[in-house]
Amino acid sequence: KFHPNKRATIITAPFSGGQPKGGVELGPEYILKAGFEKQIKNLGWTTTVEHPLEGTNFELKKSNEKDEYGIKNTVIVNECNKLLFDRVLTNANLGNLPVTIGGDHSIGTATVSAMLEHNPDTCVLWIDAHADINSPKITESGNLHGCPLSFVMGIDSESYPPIMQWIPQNLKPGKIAYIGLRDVDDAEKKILKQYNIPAFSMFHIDKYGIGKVIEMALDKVNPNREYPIHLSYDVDAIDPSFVPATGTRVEGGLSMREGLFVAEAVAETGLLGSLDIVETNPMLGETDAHVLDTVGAACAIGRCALGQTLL
Ligand code: 4U7
Ligand code: MN
Ligand code: MN
Ligand code: MN
Repeated sequence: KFHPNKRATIITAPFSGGQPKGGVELGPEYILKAGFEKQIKNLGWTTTVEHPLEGTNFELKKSNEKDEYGIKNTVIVNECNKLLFDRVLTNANLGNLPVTIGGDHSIGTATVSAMLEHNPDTCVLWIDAHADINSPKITESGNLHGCPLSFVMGIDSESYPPIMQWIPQNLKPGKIAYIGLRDVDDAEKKILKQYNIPAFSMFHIDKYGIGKVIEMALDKVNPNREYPIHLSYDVDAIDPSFVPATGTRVEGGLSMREGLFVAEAVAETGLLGSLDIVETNPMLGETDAHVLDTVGAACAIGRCALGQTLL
């Protein structure tokens, strides 16, 4: 068990610069207003909330232009990641479980690299419809929420802007597995093959069932169930019928129960080291129910990962 003292730090990341749509920066506010901190306290955790992006004005600096590196909003994404890296690492070193609430998934660069800096044995489960492993060299959209994993793995590092040289390239290909994939770019598929990264798509979930898939994913990255797990949970992994208020919806996703089971199964291992819950965009619900469903799902993912369903 990695967190017997049950201290969690909720780190808000109200940031949207990794993708063009507005509203995802409101995710943390909605999730906290829904009572997330109290819900975690009710599970027996001592909680603190930190707002490391307070006082920044990243949202005002957003643009939709690609820079000379073929990516958008490089400066603010990078500055945001520096602030988050510091808070995630500091909290992990204090023995607190960092729960980072986004915001878009570009913040995964900070959370993953900070947790590997904290403990190089950390393995990553990336729960997502997307692979988020584009590099500046291969990204077509230029949106950095589609790139966080390339940066922490150092893929195509000759194509990175110099301001990103601080990022520790500390994630090894054998230390990450995906669950929920169903919209992977062709160039990303090549990378997954080339680096032999275990990727469990919706096909595998239908074929084997979600329980077996989690076991297979953990067998790849954590065969003896001894290393801490960083769970990076993009809510778009869950089917848009349950989680509609998110920026890049893809049909044919996880059922609500499959989605929560993933978090519960990680909780059951006792190995959760850190958690991201990202891509909740309250402005993209067509109805109030859409927003409530999505925010509710984000909270439920957090509760399940922190042990709600363990009896
Ligand atoms: B998310 C995409 F092209 N791959 O790079 C890209 F399909 O954090 C989508 O998983 C990225 O939501 C989605 O823009 C990023 C696209
Ligand atoms: Mn730790
Ligand atoms: Mn996604
Ligand atoms: Mn993602």
